Amino acid sequence: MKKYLILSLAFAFALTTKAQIFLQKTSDGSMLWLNKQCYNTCLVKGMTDKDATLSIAKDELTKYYKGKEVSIRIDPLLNLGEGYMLTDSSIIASSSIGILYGAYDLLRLQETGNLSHLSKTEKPAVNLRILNHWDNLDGSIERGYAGKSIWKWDEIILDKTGEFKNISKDLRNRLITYARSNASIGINGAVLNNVNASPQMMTSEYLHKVKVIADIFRPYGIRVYLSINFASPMALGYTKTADPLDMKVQLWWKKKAKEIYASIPDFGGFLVKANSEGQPGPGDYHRSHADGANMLADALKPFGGIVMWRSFVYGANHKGEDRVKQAVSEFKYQDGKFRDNVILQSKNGPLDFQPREPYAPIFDNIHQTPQIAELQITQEYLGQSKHLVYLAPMWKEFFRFVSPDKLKGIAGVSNIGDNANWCGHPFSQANWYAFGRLAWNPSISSEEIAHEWLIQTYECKDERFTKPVEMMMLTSREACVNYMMPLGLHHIFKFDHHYGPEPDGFKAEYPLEWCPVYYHQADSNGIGFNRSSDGTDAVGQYPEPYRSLYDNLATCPEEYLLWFHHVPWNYRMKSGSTLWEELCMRYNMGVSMVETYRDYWHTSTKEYMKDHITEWEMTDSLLNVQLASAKEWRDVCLKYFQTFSKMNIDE
Ligand code: GCW
Repeated sequence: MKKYLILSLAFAFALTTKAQIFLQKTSDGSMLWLNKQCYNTCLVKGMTDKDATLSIAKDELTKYYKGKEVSIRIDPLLNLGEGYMLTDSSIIASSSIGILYGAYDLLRLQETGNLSHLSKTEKPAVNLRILNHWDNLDGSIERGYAGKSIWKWDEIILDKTGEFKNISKDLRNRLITYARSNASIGINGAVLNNVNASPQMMTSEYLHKVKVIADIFRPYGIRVYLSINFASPMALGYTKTADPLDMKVQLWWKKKAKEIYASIPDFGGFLVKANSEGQPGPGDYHRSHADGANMLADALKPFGGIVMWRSFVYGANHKGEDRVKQAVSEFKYQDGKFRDNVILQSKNGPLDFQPREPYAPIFDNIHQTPQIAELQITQEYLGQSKHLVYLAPMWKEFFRFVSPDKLKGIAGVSNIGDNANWCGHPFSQANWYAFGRLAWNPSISSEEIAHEWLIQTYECKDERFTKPVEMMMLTSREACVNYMMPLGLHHIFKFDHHYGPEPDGFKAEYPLEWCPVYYHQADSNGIGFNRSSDGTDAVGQYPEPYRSLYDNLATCPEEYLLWFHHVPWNYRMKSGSTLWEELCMRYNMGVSMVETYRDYWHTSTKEYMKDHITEWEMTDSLLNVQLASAKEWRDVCLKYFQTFSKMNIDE
């Protein structure tokens, strides 16, 4: 009896340890690209002081670097800023954050097998590399598809006097993982709340909680910024107006800035959406954007803070004008009127984060005000967290037109939520990763980034897995353009949620600029928005050679054709097909690309993802969803456009 007992105990023990090992190995995606084997063998030399950032660097190297020894040296005279010099056994930097970035780079190179003959110097392309969270204080996220906000404001407890008392362990750990992941790819700032901002964000209660987050982020080189509601002092009951030229309003913001910096000395500054989509702004008092931005800039200036003022403004002063022209119309004549700590933040395209847009000409029209490019990581218009769409090629396309040298910063609207795997779709993590890598160095190729991410995330270097999956990632954005909006079509999404197709979308109660029919302009003659010089002349906002290139139907790149021109259905495309045939071909191609991804994933990848089965299964089932959506896009759009073209739909 005793023998059986011992045997069964041993068996049970074996089972549980096996199960434990299995549990440890089975990833739910929560470790992102930081799945690393722990070695604990590396000796880190040259640590002189008790700097929190250096301690993190030391810890990362000690645990995860396979090399025997790494020496660290800080030399401020090298003027490397946040950059570093790296070999396989040394990191030299001008600052402790440079050392930490160097440490993460070393580990990345180790994981991707690129350590031999290592000797390089790295410096970030732009100083501001910031995630913009569109998180609301109630925990919801505007355009968030991966759960609720990760800022659990209720889990940061203050005492009666407003001082910090406690933060849940879970929250602290998650915030550390967030900061660590960002630092590992060079992101150095986070705007915590939605640009459609609640005035409550400026209350002392929330600011105390923000301080707790800022303290956790600081050693990882992440500065905290906040979006502000322009009417905050009035909405909170302190002033009767929010007029930026009113003394009491100015004073309120000055005091607020002082209060913020007293507890967060490295606070980054404010992000502002003003007089846009119903948000309050200086225009409510017949003041200019410059008046509004400068008032805030003056309040932040003594403490080194900046104002990131968004140019995403339409339907106000230039109502009725082609929406894609309005930002330039509004801001061109205010250029030169902003304080030197104001930065204009503009989306990559002139409309609104479409799967493909020509670059926003505001980047060429503003010369005296520094600019930030705003990219969207969350896939509002690209299948949200249901479609596998790798965004690096889209952002690289933008950098072909807008050189990072012209920019002060790059911002990315975050796709992060409290889902276990952070981003919803397992492959959406790659977009967070790619954003950071490109903000650091926009010249890294999409291929390289996909490769790095894949190897680190799924811990598999076998080319039979990596090559085809990378190919899937690299072609996925073009597939999405094809099944949603080929040839320059844009904004034909379903109202409000922006997921599926609604080419016949029109609502009399909505502004015309929200209605799909306004954007495709399909009629019996053809389809597309005439923005050429005999149309709305949006082409006129581009410098040469683009102005003439886009203006002329014969030279306009076909990927922008229907963005700039209204084109007859039987127009001959470069392929020799008519426009209608080409449209059918593109929609079909988009669908068959997704079909190929789905089939390949299902039949040929599982064996390489044994330790990531949850992520494999999720991707497998989401590819079916994506395929169904792609078919829906094709069928709905082609059937609707056929009512105008009266031509046969080619299979
Ligand atoms: O794309 C639109 C989104 C809004 C968003 C707005 C903006 C935060 O549909 O949800 O609001 O852009 O960028 O301000």
